[in-house]
Amino acid sequence: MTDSVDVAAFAGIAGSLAREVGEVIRAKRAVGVTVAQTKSSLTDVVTAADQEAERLLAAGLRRLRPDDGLLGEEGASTTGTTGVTWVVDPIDGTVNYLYDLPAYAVSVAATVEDGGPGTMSDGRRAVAGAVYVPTSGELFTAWEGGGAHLDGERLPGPADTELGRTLLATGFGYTVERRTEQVEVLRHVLPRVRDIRRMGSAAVDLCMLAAGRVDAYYERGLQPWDYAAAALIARESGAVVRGLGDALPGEELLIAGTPRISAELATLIEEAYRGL
Ligand code: LIP
Repeated sequence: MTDSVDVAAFAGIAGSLAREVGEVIRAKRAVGVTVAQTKSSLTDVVTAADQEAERLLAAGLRRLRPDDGLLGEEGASTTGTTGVTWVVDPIDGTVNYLYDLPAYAVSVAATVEDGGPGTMSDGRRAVAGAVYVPTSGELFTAWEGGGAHLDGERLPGPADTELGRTLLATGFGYTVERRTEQVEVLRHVLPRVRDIRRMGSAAVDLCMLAAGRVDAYYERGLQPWDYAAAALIARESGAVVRGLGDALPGEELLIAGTPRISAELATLIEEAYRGL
């Protein structure tokens, strides 16, 4: 599939749209943000800015790639005719955005469903993607085989440290049931690592991993728009992105890090789930 598409050009489209829309939401944040609705729980919020940002991303992709498909967190869903589907998260880290905390991002990925390397459990694999962090102005990009970049500079990927010195990013779901389970897993994992960081955006977490600012990441319950672009950025930086056992990474579990650390984390998390 990707032989017939220019993945570097796709990364350019993703990057320019992510930055353009990221600047719009940053300006909106400065004048105030309101909750428009809630989703899976009272704490799973959608702001008017999320909805506007997704409209802008959809309009930009219709203009630039009118025959591609589109899947967005806030409801955008169109079937294309090219085999390429753009998967977008207009604001990943919505609660941070609502509270005016810095870790939020616009995520844009071009994906295909050909079962190739990097396919996630939702059946898609990103061939190009971008994550823009408006509060830092950092634009993370990657395309298949092209490496991962931050503002054009190659990203180093995660350090290969031992588990006890691993700075581990993670996140938690929005429902009481999921959070109750996640705290039990964390109770098993936290004593075995350097420390954890809960930044509030999977896209930011995986880009921090690609930049070597955290050593590993895991989370359960992510949606394709949370990880589509950033999982590719992590992979292209040299990280392994995996699930538990032979499972594909995705909603069930996503683990990312060096080959050794991601394998040790998978063992630790499997132990934790067996003990639940
Ligand atoms: C967020 C994820 C984050 C997770 C949060 C939330 P949203 O996505 O990026 O990793 O821990 O609970 O799901 O809801 O801000 O798009």
